[in-house]
Amino acid sequence: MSVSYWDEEIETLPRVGLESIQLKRLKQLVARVYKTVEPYRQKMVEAGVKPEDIVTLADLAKLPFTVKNDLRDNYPFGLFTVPLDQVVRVHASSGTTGKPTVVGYTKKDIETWSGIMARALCCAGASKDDMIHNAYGYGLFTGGLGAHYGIECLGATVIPVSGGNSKRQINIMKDFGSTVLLSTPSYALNLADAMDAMDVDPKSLSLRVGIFGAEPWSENMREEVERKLNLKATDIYGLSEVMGPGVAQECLHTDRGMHICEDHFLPEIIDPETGEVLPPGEKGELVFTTLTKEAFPIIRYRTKDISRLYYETCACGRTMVRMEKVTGRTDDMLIIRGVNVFPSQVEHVLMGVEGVEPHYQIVVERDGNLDTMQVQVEVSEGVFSDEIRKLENLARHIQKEIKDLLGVTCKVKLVEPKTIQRSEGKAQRVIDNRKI
Ligand code: DLL
Repeated sequence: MSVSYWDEEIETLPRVGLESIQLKRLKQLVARVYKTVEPYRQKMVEAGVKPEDIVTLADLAKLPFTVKNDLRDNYPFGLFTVPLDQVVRVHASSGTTGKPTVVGYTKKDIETWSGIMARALCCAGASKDDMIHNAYGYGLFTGGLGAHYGIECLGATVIPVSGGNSKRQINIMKDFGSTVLLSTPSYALNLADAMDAMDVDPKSLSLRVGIFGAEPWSENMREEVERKLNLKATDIYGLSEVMGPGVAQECLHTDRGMHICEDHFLPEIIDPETGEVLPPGEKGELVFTTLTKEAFPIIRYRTKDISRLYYETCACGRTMVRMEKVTGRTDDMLIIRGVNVFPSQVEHVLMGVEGVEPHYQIVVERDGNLDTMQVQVEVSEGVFSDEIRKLENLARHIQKEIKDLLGVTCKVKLVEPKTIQRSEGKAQRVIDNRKI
């Protein structure tokens, strides 16, 4: 198996060397954040910890966690450590109350991120000779632009096709000779279906490697994607709060998870209930501290993603720790066709509509390769006896409101009063029938 590195020296550095870089960067970060960001200083003062208390990497555990709500409370730019005139880009993701979480990047951050993404591409076996088909969405989502800059940094050719219009994507793949595909895994399967419908044999294309992420996907799905697209499928992980795509990437030994860019992101696994740091190899919630970001560094960010860390050196020679494929989340966030959806957002919409009751359920299925979301909601007695046309209008109205707020198209099923099961404890709002 051929190995290609973006930065061999760093990527194969013995762990002592790596840890000394991490410690140096961590100390600098904590000192800077303490000095420049009031909400961080406040939390550290409350926890009784000062920058000089960070003497070893284990001292990281003394620092308070950062959670998504800290970003919301300081919306939009309150956690930035540099003045806005040094920020050259912002990205954002949707939030429960309609307020997105906003992240920012300096010019240097964009360079760092591009290098990280180039490293990820290399790790998956791509090189400057590749024609890279970037089907991650362009826009506030970090996927499209984050990958784009990395591809350019690598020196490969980027096709900035973004998501959607599968038929056109297939024609482009054929005509331009795309060799590497970047998309969500579910969209990759969708493209495979489109190929089938167009009678295009994947073997007639030049696709060699896929770099799929932004949502959970199983080993079964990997097999299916590899078979249907005739490529090697690798997993890429990232989140906007920490950077975007490229935080971790699988090499071609796809049996033990993704290499984390540890010189930039310091990972921990904690017990989500107690917050205690767990020993290496144990499963728990992934927490990240950024080591090199300027505009929006983050300390001990609780991702809510469940994973575990493997520290032994990989067969590819990389010493960077590997994180196991994300198997779930500690909260109830759903990812529907790559878009983050919280049940509370759906609730927020429903509660603003006249004629429906606060009893609803979200049913998520995988129809072919696409996630579908159906919102079942009880209507009030009076409304239920209305003529069908009125009910259809109501369903359409709810569908539109949800699409407007969340950017996701769902089906809405209005059901009779008192038909949705009531719970005695926590309500089961989500029925996720996807077998992934
Ligand atoms: O999804 C960044 C990204 C773009 C990653 C393109 C990979 C490729 P957010 O929109 O902030 O950022 O969503 C982050 O998505 O906390 C995970 O729950 C989930 N996620 C991302 N990558 C994976 C993956 C981007 N490979 C949230 N496997 C994260 C499972 C993933 N879940």
